[in-house]
Amino acid sequence: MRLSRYFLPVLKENPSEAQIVSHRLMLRAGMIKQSAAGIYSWLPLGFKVLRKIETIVHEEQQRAGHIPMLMPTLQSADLWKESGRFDAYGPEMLRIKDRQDRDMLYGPTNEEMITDIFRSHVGSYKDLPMTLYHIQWKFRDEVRPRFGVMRGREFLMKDGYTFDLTKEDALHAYNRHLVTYLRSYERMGLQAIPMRADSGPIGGDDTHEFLVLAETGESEVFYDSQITELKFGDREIDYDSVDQCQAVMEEFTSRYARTDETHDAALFAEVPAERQRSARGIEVGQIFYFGTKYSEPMGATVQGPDGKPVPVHMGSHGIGVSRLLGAIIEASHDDKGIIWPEGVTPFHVGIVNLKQGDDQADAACDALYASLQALGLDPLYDDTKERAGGKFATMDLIGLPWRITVGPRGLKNGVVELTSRRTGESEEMTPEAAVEKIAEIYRGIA
Ligand code: P5A
Repeated sequence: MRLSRYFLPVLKENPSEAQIVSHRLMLRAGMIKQSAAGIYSWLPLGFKVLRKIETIVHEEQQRAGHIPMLMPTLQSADLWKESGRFDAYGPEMLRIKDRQDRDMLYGPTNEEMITDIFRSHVGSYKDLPMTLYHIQWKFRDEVRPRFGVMRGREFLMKDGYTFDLTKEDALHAYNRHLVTYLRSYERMGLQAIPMRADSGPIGGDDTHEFLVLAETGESEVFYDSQITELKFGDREIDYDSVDQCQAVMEEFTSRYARTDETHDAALFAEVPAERQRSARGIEVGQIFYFGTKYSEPMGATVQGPDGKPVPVHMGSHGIGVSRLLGAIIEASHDDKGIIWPEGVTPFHVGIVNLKQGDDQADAACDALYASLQALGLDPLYDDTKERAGGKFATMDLIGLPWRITVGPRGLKNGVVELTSRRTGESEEMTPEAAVEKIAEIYRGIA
């Protein structure tokens, strides 16, 4: 993309309404625009990152054999009356009447709708296990929407629903989701720690939240510092293997890590004092096993091996897709702006032309741009007439992890400059070497 043809409305000043750094930087970098409290338009740069995060989530879900689909945002209240949650959910649910005076709602989650789909089409235990998921907008009329996309009213969630014959099978599905989540967050450059949590309006006793440690997080958390040393990495895993998924689950949840709702001071005191930590965290996902809470009242049964109908054991598993943008920025920025991890960056590399209009500099930039694109990479070329300082400030603000700077002086010696946004270190090299280095960095990521 050439910057002169893009829509990147960056702000020079700090917007006064933003209280935390991710909100401020997303507004300043022209990623989002508020349309009403807790409701945002995704401007092109923000939309690009949102799509990247969605893609990672899709890939990791499908790697584990989970099946993508799409349910609507608007739901009929009838199903929620069957489960008993229409009254129980409270004022967070946005209730709407249609012209026939029927009760509708903007879905805050989809347990009822998926249970209805399941009961309409699945009748035998032989069709299990099954995991269906979608990535869809949700609405929760939060009392205090704030911090930009971190606590929105309209937000994008990946929600997956598991159907199993027995509790044991359902717990395997739970563990399998834990593995997919660990992989997904790591690909986004994040460390998200599974912590024992409270299940709230979704229900059930088994639940873990995934928390990214950050001072601006809304949850208070307590943990054994050893847990921050764990990494999933690129290990191979067989998602159908109960033992392998169980082993990962145990590895990542056996140390003390809890949110304040489930914090147990006596248990925490057993952690060696030098490893006890209390901090704040951003909840970027949550997994639940709730058994037959929905299948029983809604009659979602399958014929078991003995021919008798049994209600299915269910779980639901959520990732805060839009919230993740805020979480990533909270975890990765400096005083100049965002620093995108390579896995989610909106563009792979920025090209800064120090002397737009200079034949040699323009030609070198065009050539770089073309060769990066030919390798399947996505560069952002600042081909505007802005002065160098302004170009650098914009690149630093929008946080592309790599920048190639091209100017007449370097070109005289046949070199351009490659700069890392994270370390600030620059290296001179030929344009060809710069292209090769960028290609190498993104091999296996892009
Ligand atoms: C699990 C999937 C559920 O709703 N039902 C379907 C279950 N879980 S949850 O924990 O309530 O939400 C899942 C994730 O969504 C994100 N999230 C939000 N993101 C932005 N703004 C909000 N107001 C908001 N509320 C929830 C969180 O990341 C949460 O973990």
